[in-house]
Amino acid sequence: MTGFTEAAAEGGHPAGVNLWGKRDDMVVHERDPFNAEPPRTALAGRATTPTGTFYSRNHGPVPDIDPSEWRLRVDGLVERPLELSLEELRTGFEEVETVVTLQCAGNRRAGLNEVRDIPGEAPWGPGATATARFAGVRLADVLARAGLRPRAAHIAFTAPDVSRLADPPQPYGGSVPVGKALGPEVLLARAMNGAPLPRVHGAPVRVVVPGWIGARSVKWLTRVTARSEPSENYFQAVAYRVPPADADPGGAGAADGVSLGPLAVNCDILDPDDGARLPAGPTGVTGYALAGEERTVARVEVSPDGGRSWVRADLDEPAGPWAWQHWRTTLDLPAGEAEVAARAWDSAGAVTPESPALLWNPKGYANNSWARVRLTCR
Ligand SMILES: Nc1nc2c(c(=O)[nH]1)N[C@H]1C(S)=C(S)[C@@H](COP(=O)(O)O)O[C@H]1N2
Ligand SMILES: [Mo]
Repeated sequence: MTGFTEAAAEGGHPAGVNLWGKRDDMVVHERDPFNAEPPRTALAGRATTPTGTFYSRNHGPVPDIDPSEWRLRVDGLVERPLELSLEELRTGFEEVETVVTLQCAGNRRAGLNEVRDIPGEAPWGPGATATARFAGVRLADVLARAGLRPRAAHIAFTAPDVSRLADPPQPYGGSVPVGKALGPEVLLARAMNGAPLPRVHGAPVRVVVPGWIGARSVKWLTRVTARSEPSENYFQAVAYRVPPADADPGGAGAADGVSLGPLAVNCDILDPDDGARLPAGPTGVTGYALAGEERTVARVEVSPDGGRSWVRADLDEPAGPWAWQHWRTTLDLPAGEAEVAARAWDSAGAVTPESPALLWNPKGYANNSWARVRLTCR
């Protein structure tokens, strides 16, 4: 059994695949920095995602922070700069819990890669999104203690993980406008699914910005700064922007393109898997839809024939206002090749677009085109 761990001997999986406490069938895009997503069907039908199944997106090495040494600095345009220990954060503010779906702006990039190559970015499939119960304190309460000055318009977050992907290499950071930062849903989270945050998810404290791209939910948070302008961090000012389709991704500079913030309505098929072979006849199809920001999912439709005809899916109740909604329907699939598609509308009347070609951008962000899986039925 050389080369196999004991767990691997039981589960039949090679040693070392079980990274950061994740299930051993994760699709690992990169080990260092660690970037991995679960298989599509692992997300199906569960209101919340077990932590071992939750995707992880990192731009640098995973910090190892001693919780007793950790301090949160709150500074910038505030009346009273703060320095809080973990204990002060825990005992000094009301404890809240929210079920939140995080979604990476690069989720479903693989669908954009089919349109045109996107060099230098991981080809995330459907799994760079997941839902967990996060617990901690409201960012708004901490900002109230510090007292925002009138000119404070953006709240910036800083972490210690230095990314060599940034130009120049720098610690990870980002910001949200003060209006979002003061929303009661925005957390400084210490726990995920009832346990202290695991290291890979930002221990001891991370930001959770529900309804916004995952990039703003800064992990290993050490500093919160009130500013008059957005963060100048690379991951706010240069990356996580949608440049025009003809822009050179390497040459794109700060302020080129649209800064990503609130998520657009998205929807995916979670079961059956793309490429599945199954018996012809009535087939259950399930997936999720997520509206983003203050919107809700209004309707999901599923097509058995690549978008020629559609049926309306049944929507589950969400686990909370910031969580995805699972949907389900039964399609009668004939023998042969079938392409099942899904699309969703949100409460603002926006609908997921048919074509990924329209959405293609040099960094491959924000693919919310119709979900499609190809099946073989017999
Ligand atoms: N400090 C820090 N925070 C970070 C990142 C990072 O690389 N460093 N990645 C961001 C991105 S792009 C996403 S999608 C989420 C992923 O969170 P997760 O790894 O807990 O799933 O964390 C965000 N916060
Ligand atoms: Mo992300």
